[in-house]
Amino acid sequence: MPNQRFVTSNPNTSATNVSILGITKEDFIDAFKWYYVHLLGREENFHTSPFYACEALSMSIRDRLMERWKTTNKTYVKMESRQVFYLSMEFLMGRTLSNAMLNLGIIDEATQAMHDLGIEIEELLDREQDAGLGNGGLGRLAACFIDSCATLQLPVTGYGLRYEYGMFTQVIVNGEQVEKPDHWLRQGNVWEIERREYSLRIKLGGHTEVQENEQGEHRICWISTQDVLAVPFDTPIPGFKNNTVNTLRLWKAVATEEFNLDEFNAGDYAESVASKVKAEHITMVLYPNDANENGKELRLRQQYFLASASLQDVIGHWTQQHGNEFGNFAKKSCFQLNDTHPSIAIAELMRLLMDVHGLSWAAAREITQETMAYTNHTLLPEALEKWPVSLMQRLLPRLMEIIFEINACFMSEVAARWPGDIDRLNRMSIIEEGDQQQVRMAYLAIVGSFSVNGVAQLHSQLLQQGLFRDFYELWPDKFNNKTNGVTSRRWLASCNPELAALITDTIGDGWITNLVELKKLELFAEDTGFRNRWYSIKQRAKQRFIAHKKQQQDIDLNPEALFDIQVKRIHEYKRQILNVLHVIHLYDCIKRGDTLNWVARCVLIGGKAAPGYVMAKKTIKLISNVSQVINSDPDIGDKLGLFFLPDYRVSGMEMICPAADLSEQISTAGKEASGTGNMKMMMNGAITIGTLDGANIEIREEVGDENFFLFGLTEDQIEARRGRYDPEAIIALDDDLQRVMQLLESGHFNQFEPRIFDDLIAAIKSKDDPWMTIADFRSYINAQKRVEAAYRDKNHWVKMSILNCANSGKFSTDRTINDYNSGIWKLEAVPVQYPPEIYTKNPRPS
Ligand code: B0W
Repeated sequence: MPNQRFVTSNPNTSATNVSILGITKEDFIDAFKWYYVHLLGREENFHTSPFYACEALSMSIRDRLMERWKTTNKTYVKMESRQVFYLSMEFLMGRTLSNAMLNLGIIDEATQAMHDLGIEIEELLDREQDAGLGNGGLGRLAACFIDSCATLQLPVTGYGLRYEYGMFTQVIVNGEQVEKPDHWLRQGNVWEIERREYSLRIKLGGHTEVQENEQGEHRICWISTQDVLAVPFDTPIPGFKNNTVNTLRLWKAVATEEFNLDEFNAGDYAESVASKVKAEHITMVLYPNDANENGKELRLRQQYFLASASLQDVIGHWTQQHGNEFGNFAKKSCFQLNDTHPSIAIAELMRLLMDVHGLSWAAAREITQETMAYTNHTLLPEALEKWPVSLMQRLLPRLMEIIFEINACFMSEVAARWPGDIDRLNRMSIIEEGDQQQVRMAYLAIVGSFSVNGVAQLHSQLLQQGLFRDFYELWPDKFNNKTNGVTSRRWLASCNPELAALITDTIGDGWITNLVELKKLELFAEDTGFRNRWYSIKQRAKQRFIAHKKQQQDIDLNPEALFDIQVKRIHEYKRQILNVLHVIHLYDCIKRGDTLNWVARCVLIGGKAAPGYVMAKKTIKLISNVSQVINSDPDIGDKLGLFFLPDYRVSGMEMICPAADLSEQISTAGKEASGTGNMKMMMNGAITIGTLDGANIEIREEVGDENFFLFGLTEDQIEARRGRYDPEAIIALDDDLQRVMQLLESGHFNQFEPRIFDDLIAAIKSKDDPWMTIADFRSYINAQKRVEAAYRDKNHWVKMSILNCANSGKFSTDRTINDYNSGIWKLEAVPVQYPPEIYTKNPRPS
């Protein structure tokens, strides 16, 4: 049955199977029926409504988390554990149900229970909406991190925003991206629990005043503000087969009562409703910009809303236990800032400690400095956040005062270290001078934190030598690297259960929590029987993907073809265009009859473009047009296919990565901070074709040069070329490239849409092309030829595939989180104990 993803014990057995948590199939049947019939109020014909069946199954599973969740919280409080708070504007969680089943160790029981009720669990799992509360890598990293923290039993809470609308749904109309709103909460979300009782008040606007209290002390007050309520919604984050259930707390903006009443009483009803809408706008929509221009006021409101709510929450818990005594606060708390997006937290923590809790500037500064840690995710200048001082003064007047003060202290430190170096003062100032003064958020984050890290070796090195060089000279010890990872639970165990079962049969299941154990697979890379099983599993994954695409898009993919995958946000630096140039070259070869030893190839490209990013949207259009010409040409047949995969998202990747043969990681060297899709595909046995960029470098180090297709200029070479880069000269000397450009420029792919690709073509032909696509063309084509040679030798390819998986152990977020913990967080693992009866107790009334 090609569409069956889960491998379970025989579903027809009626024997009572007890999961490791002591839950039986019968327990599930009971629970499921109770929810379906009593709570959801449906008739007992379960298979007629997969949506409600999915709800009922989710509720039955959520039940099993509740006691563990509460006990985990109580344990942290009782043990007075040091805790980490991961502040992120994005948590790209994807689906929850199958991950929860995996981590609770109850896939078999739940699958069999559904089977007995006449339901295929696969069908239910496909009903679940993705929680698309993120753009791409940065948001998915946050989601992988919290999975690993729970598995490692670390007291880590994720804090983020509960966007009403997540990442837009992408539809393709006439080859172009059209964005549709993603109202993911429309049908409710069984995984979240609203905790209105913990709502907090967030200030915005107003002005500051010095006031004297009863003790005659002067305090700065931030008054006449327009407040908004932050209401928390909690999602349980279960560890893998342990008793830990951590929390992801997402804030929703709700208007305060007086927000409405003030204007209502003044007789302006319409205005009062308008203010309510404005307040609640804050968490309405996720900004869909991945590493793009930003600077919108609403975005700053969102950032401050997240920072203030989360800090007030943490401080509120603290004062409940310790009153106004903050002596140990820094010993017990650490905030990890996921990029600069939440970095206003630095000024906000100072404000809360001084203005609300009465600490001195020096005490507040010390606590802040000892608790804040900052992760940088990009070197691209357009993604580095700056906020106009005037905007901050209007929206966050007290925060702006504090930032000025932090900067004044910092500037005197720099002046003391480098007397008279005015240039350096200007370069390093948190406030950028110019037509309009701006706050450089990255500098605020560096100055305010005790740790600054990049996300892959090369990226961290480039931060130190380039972007943050002055700061590295001042505080070398602050800077460190934490190479990214992905969670092996979702990205291998759950998304590729057949491969996972083969691995477990071969080397045991220790790899699920200790991914370096995959290394043991190396011993089997030469074993013919093992290779054959590996190959069959990869083929079945391809078949499943093909069936899915047939159903979804009515396209036919060739299962014998090399599956060549590039899925990620569309961005010039990621160079999807280079991929297209290669496809056009292959097309040209076929048309010319140059097909000796041809390797059939199916190129799949997926990803969203930021709605305002013209070049990225044009790239999608180009892919669509080229795809149309190639796929409808009878000369091409099964030899080559190019397909754009619409609406790429987390659940999409869970389908694609088991089917991937070749993983395209072809960014301009020095531009992709890390990449994490590369890790997911490697883990599932795909081989990377890539530049020496981001985590590719470490992937290649792990798997060895012979199992990686390297091409392209290095970061040094790219930088050295700038100023003397001449793409036209390169084209003139390369016949293949000339033909490719000729096809493009002749309008072959846009016969009825004249000139639409002119700007794309001009960009890659420009001497100033920052991404130097043309410079890497020849070496990319040659690397692709090596790919074909390797793929022709099936046995050899399978071996490379096994070795890629076997050497992916480093790229587990368990390793990444252990690195964060030993280098930055310094948490102790906190095992959570339960009385055994809670394992089996049925939490529902019977
Ligand atoms: C994401 C969002 C925004 C925004 O909304 O303004 C700005 C920048 C980003 C972003 N995303 N910056 N870097 C990333 C990606 O982060 C992952 C995880 O570390 C890396 O693997 C990618 O290389 C990086 O591009």
